[in-house]
Amino acid sequence: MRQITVTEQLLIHQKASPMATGRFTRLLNELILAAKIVSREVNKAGLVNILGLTGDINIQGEQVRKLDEMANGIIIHRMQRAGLLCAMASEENADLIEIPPQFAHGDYILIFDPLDGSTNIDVNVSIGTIFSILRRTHEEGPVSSEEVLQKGDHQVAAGYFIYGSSTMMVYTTGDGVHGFTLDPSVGEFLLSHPNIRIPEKGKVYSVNEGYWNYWDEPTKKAVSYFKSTDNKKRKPYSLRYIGSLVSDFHRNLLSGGIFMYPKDSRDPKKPSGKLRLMCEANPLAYVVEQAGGAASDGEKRILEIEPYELHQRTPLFIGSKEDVFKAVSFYREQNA
Ligand code: AHM
Ligand code: MG
Repeated sequence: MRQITVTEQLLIHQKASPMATGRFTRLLNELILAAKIVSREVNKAGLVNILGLTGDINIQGEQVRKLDEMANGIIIHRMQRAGLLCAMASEENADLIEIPPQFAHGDYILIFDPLDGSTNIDVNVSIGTIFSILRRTHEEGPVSSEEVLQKGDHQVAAGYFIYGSSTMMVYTTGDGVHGFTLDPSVGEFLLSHPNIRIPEKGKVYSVNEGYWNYWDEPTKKAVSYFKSTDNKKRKPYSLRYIGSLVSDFHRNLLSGGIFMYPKDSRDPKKPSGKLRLMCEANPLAYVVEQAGGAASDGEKRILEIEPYELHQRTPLFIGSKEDVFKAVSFYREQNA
């Protein structure tokens, strides 16, 4: 059977929308090209000298890996020239990334994590690029941070590329979730997972249980619930934790389950956990909701959180609806 390419699918959607100008399709196509280049670099990582650390510390206080820096550079270089963006924000850059005046400007804002799960790079575990696309709220002038700090509910598109045993792109524009697999022989993403639906309830929980002693009571109760057997009427969930958000999320999206990165008391400077709202939680929350799942910070929908700063962190409970609601119920109980 002939499979359609991601570009063909984008064009079908564009034609179905009479107001479409083609700019959004071009934007995603540019991003896809950037991701193909990142994928190529990731694939040859063991062969050339791009593993290891650069010696720098990023805005998150984390050591920068060479491949992180390379992926960030590739995406910024291509997307600055696309003529479709008015600004970008990356997990690796402290401030908004402006579009230099010599390049054309557009209405869209791209927020991204260039290489999520980068601590796994050196040991050949799947990693990914996460993206979120917003439309600016003012018509012209320099982009203000207020224009970038929009709730996740305002995303125009979101998704991720996963560099695994094969490279995949999974995205939504608010019309379901579609997965494409890169066919390296032709260099095209082909539709392999149309209209992905996450099971209502899964059999897997994913969390870094090594932090147990730093958790609050609701988190301990939630994790204990997923491990418990309920007098043998209910089987315990299996624990699967890769430590690479895109990979853990992708597995649960296809097979069901819950991923949790709760707040913990390890570092008083990071009271809300490790994951970032704008470039990690929001895009994955949009994808999971479009696939029939749920995402919460323990109290409210991720997509309803009002951001107050670009690099703000949030607890994250994301995956199959029943499992996320179950985890959140322990926080509700405490706050009742
Ligand atoms: P990164 O974006 O710097 O790679 O950090 C985020 C990653 C996620 O991919 C993953 O879920 C998490 O960090 C793992 O953290 P931990 O090692 O604390 O479990
Ligand atoms: Mg990340």
